[in-house]
Amino acid sequence: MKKFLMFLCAVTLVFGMVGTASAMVFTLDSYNVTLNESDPGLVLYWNPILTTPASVDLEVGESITFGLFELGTDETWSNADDKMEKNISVAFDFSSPEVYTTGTGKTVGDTWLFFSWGEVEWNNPVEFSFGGIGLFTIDLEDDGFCTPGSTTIDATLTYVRAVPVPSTILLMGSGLLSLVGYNRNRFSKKS
Ligand SMILES: [Ca+2]
Ligand SMILES: [Ca+2]
Repeated sequence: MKKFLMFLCAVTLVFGMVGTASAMVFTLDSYNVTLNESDPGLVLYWNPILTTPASVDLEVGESITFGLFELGTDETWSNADDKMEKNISVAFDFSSPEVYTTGTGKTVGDTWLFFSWGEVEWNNPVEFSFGGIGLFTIDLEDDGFCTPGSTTIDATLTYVRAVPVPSTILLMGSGLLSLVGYNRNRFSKKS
């Protein structure tokens, strides 16, 4: 019975360590938005909201949503030229994990009766691969804003898949070895 308890403790320890290893710090060093700054097209501006560097600690499967930047226009009406789609992109430079990826989308102006506005639509999700099989994503918020006016673009970072840590593999290995040892002892006592 004592041995069985020890075995349970060993299993708990091993799985506990695996759980701890799945948590990770994400550090965004900087980001930069490229958008339509001149006519023709809806002329836009942006201002950072998230100050960098910014760090967050996440487990696999966890997400965090935060205001990333302000997007707006000083144009007072969406004319014919503003109804032409323009490219927008956000370049993300992470130092943890070390990865650089650009998210892309479209901006456009539109009108209905006496209303005029601008819209942004992203090609989500932006995928960040690291360490072979590691993966996290950033979903940028599709949004609209008045002309003139601005809005906050939210970003949701999701930790999708972890990279196995060598020490974790080692611990799992030693855990399996102790299981083998436990079984051996048990059988040797029986015989
Ligand atoms: Ca324009
Ligand atoms: Ca205009």
